[in-house]
Order: sequence, then structure tokens, then C-alpha cells
Amino acid sequence: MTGIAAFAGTSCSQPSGEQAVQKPLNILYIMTDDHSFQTLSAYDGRYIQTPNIDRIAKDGVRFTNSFVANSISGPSRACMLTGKHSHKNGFIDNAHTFDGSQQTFPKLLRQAGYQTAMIGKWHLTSDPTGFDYWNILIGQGDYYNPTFIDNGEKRQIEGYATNITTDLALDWLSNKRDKDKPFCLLLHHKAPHRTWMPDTCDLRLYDDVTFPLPENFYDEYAGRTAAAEQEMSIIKDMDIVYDLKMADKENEIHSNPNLEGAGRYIYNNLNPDQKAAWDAYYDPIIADFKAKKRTGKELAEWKFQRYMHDYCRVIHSVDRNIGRVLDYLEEQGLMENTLIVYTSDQGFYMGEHGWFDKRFMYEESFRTPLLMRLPGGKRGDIPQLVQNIDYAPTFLELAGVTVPSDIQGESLLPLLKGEEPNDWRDALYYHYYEYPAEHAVKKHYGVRDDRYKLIHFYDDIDQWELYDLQTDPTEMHNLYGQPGYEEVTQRMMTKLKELQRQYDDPIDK
Ligand code: SGN
Ligand code: CA
Repeated sequence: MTGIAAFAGTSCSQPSGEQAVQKPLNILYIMTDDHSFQTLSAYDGRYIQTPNIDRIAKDGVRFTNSFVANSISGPSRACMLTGKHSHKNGFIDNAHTFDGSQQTFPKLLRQAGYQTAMIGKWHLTSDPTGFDYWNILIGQGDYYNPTFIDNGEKRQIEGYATNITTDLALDWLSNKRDKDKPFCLLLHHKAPHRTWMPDTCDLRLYDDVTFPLPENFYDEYAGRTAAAEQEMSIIKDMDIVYDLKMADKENEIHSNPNLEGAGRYIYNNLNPDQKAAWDAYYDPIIADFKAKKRTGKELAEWKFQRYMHDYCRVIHSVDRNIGRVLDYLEEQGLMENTLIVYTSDQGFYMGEHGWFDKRFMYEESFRTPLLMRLPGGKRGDIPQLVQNIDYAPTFLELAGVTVPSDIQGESLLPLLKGEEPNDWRDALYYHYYEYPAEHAVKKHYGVRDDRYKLIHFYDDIDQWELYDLQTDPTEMHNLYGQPGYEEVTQRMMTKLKELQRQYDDPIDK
């Protein structure tokens, strides 16, 4: 089993001596789609509890400054697989097709003797490469009765996506892999992506909860043109029928013509049992919606509550299913030789700035949850600035594979072992490209250090924004061009240019 080294851990339960050194470490990489750190109780307990996901942090680490390189699904996944920024891996926006012939960490792990598998949301258009087994959703995938592509063959599976994805993962772990080899399993849930459809058994969860409205829910975007021009507002853009499930049987409720049909189609796709559960829950809510004829703030806050309830219910199902996987690892004695990772493809707005969705370099979507449990590794918080381009080199180093020099991320292994490198990066680079497109978020790039953030919105706009995250953590006050900020602006501008050169982003040329 050449090429595979193990991290000889230091915990009491870790086997010692030769046995520990020879034991290869498995990698279980769990990624959800659009899971905000605000709704993961290891980070933020204001809204809901996620006791199972928290189990990973409890015996492991919580990265408190974890970010993505480009806050949108396909690009984020491509950064993660390649360890490179979007302009290097070529998948700059969701309209692209991933070039699967390029170097990825699953390919390198496989060459080194790992069994590799990819299960769930893939979203890179081309077929997965570098996996012994893959079973993926088509595109975004459906919450109910989804069709999977099982190593090239389409197969519809009855049930709820989060449960099915977990079943497929447990089936691969128990029955399909070569147990003589270490494994690397990418378990990627489509949940909690729009339209946040809960499992029927979770429909009534949190019914008695009123979620607090973020302080900047009614943001008017003074000094922030790109923020003012987006189309991801709960008030303006969240659709009553599509997003909030008001597909009435009388066909009296009408919403955005581009979305209403899709909302009705989603409902019609449920099987009779699913429909019965859905109707029992939604019919009275639809009747109440019709009767009350809410407008203005009352309607805005009703929409916010419905959104939060559905989203949190979907997370509850993710949490329960991750519990199933952790229980399996425990039962099989795999906790002691498996690195467990939990993350999302990016963060998400839970009404901050009045929004849902992501894309912006503002904190809620630039950040992403990141929990890891390395047997014998550090426990507690890791505060260093880390990014999703760092995962590939981490897994490679862990497997004893030489990290190729064209990988742009940094291995997190020293941090996971509790080391405090004194030359860790002091700033992060970000670049988002998907415009013009759904949600109308302008192209932008920027830099963030441990206190300041400088963003440049470009293309059909030319606007700079500067934030002091210490005094303005919710990024409401654009300081760019304000007297007194010349020096910090200059410093951040220099850092930005430096990173664009370091990462070889052609925008710099
Ligand atoms: C879909 C959603 C958008 C979302 C993108 C990207 N619309 O197009 O709201 O921003 O995905 O999300 S929907 O009508 O299809 O639900 S991503 O996480 O996959 O990048
Ligand atoms: Ca996503």
C-alpha cells in the first residue's frame, strides 16, 4: 500500500507504535449545499440545534474563519476538487462544464491506493472522474423522488433526497467498497438548497417558533450600488408559490410567471402519500394566506418566517442523517482511523440585508461552516484564515501524497495537529463571475484580512467598497473614499494586487 502514510495521533484511544503508523486514514468529506453557519449550532445557536453535526466539532475542531473562493455551487466544488482558484480550474460560473481531465485530489488519492466515491450533488455537468464509484443527482437534483445517475445509468429512487443520499453512502461503505483499502467518500447533500422542501416527517417542526428578524432585514443599501441592484430579496424576489409553497388547488394564487409553474410542478411530482402529508400541513396555511391578504411589512415578515421554518426543517433532516453516518462509523470502529469533514459549498443569507441566496463577498456568503475531526488531532477552535482551496492539499498530505506545486491552497494538516505556523496567510482572495445571471449579483473580486475587506464590483459597474469588520460586522457602511481611510485602503489595495499576482489571476494583467 505504497504512498499511504498515517497520522500517528496522540490521543489515548489511538493505537500506538507500528500499528498506528501503518493504519491508513480514511476521509469522509460531507458537504451540504447552501448551509449557513447561522443555522449550525456549533457556530450559532440563535435559530436551531444541530446536535449530530456538532458531534464532529465536539471531538474535533471548528474553523472560525473559514471561507470560499467563489460563493456559488459549481465553482466552489471545482475549487475544492482542484485546490485552485476558479480562473485556474476553469469553472468560473455555474454555466460552465468542468474539465474532468484535469488534476483533482480524488484522482491522486486513487492513484495512491484509496477507494474513492462520490455520492449526491455533483453539479459540474461533466461526469465525475477519479472515482471508483459515483452516484450523483442530475444538476441540482430533486428533493422528492429524485433521479440519480449511478455510474452512468439513470435511476429514479422513491423517497426524500437527504435520506436516499445517506442510504447510498451507507450502502457503499458497508457493501460496495474494497475494505482492504482506505476510503475517501464525498457525501454531498443537495439540501438545504432552494426551494427548501422539508421531509414530510419534519413538516411541523418549529411550528411554535418565531425566528428573530436580522437587524438589517430592512437594509436600504446606502453607499452600496451592487447590493441595491441584486435580485435576491425576500420581499421582492422570493416567490410565494415556488419558494413558499402556496400552490393552491383552486389555482387562484399567482406569482412570478417564470416560477409559479415550477412551484406547481414540484407539488405535482409528489407521490400520493407525500401529497397527503403535504396537503394536511399546507392546506390550512394556504387558506390562512388567502384569507389574511397580508401586505407591506406584515407580508415581508410572514415570508421570512415561512422561509426560515422550511430551511431549518431541511437542516434538521440533514442533521439526523449525518447522525446515521456517524453512528455507522462508531459501530464499525471507523472513528479512530477516519478524518471527518463537514462543510457547505458556501454560506447563505438568512434574511441579513433582506436576502436569501449567496454570491456576494459579504460575510454571510463568503464564509462557510468547516468542522473537522482528525483522530488524535487538535480539539477546539482554529482561528486562522482558511479557504476551500485548502481542502485538496490537506487530504493529499494526510494520505502521504506529495502535494503538486500547481495547487494553490495550503494544507490544513499542521493546524489540525495543533501546530501554530507563524507564516500562515494573512489575507484571502475572492473572485465571483456569474453576471448577468439569476439574482443579478455583479462580478466582483476582493481581499479580506482579519479586520478589513476591500471589494471591487466591475463589468457594467465600477464600484469599490471597504469595510471595517471590527466596527461594522454586518457591512452596512462602505468606507471607501471616506476621509481617514486612505492608509488602510492603500494597504488593502496593495494586498489585493499581491494576491492577484500570487494566484496569477488574469484580471491583474
Ligand atoms: C438555482 C436557484 C438559484 C440559485 C442557483 C445557484 N434557482 O438556479 O436561486 O442561486 O441555483 O445555486 S432555482 O429556481 O433553480 O431554485 S447553487 O448553490 O447551486 O450555485
Ligand atoms: Ca450552493
